[in-house]
Amino acid sequence: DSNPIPVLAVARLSPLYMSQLAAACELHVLPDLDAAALAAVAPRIRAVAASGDSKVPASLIDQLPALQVISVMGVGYDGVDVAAAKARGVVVTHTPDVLNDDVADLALGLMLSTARQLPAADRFVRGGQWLQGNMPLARKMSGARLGIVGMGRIGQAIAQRALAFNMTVAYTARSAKPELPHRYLPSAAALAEVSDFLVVITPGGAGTRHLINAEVLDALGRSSPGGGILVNVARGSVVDDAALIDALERGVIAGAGLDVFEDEPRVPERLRALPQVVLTPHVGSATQGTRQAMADLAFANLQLRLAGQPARTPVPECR
Ligand code: 8YV
Repeated sequence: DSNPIPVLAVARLSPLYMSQLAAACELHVLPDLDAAALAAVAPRIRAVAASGDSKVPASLIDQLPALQVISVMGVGYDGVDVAAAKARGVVVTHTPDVLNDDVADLALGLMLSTARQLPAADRFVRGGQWLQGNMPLARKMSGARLGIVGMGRIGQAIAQRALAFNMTVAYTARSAKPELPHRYLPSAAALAEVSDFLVVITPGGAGTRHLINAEVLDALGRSSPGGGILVNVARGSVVDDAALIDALERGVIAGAGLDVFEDEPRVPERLRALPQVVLTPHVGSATQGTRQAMADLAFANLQLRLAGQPARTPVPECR
């Protein structure tokens, strides 16, 4: 059969992924389709392409009777209704591991940027304030206590880097990992209490929604004089943004480095107004080589499944 396979991209995805899909498949892009156009093509769609932050709800899966695979370009897939897909025999795939280094690098970058106030220092020089005197003193990162919320592959890559800064590493996760040399704490609050830096790198979704709440932020505030620093490179949903803004405005914690937000790309004005906060636009995996590797893996997963072969990296629930 030489007819290209109909594929639905649920958003305007990375061009690195879209270009491969467009070359090999009959590519339909959901935001370009009205209801009638979607209804016309839906019965033939055999694959859905998505990104880590896409929504693929049961209501969409139900409209696609010939669907075989949902291939996410991203490690996170909290926007996909995996149970609905599984119930239909649809395999969900994602792109783990190829982005571990980049996300861990960004986590360390946000820790340093927040502790040493690098964006503020840059503004200080550009704005000519140096001529009037020196900046307020910053916080030391080397030797400090790091708490990691979620000790999967990326969490472990962050821990490895932190050891080079002579940091002590502790973590919380659903269960202790006895093979790791780091101290396990049973809750985010217990971990925050003993952390100068609390880094969030747990999957998103209902199970972790607002895991970092006022109680955890209060504990982080008690951890060190002036409070600890929060870094989030996971999902915006894991942190209660209202509680975070409150903790920052009241000086409960010292600062935050944030790559993800509850309602991104909308970032609350009150958060953007705070000088002790460093903000990046969800760029944890956004380097050229890594995004290419993610696109290649997502495309390979989609093609393998459509060819009747096992996908390379199905999500754990579909293994
Ligand atoms: C991007 C991500 O959102 O991998 C993830 O889970 O959050 C990201 O890398 C996106 O999926 C890139 O296409």
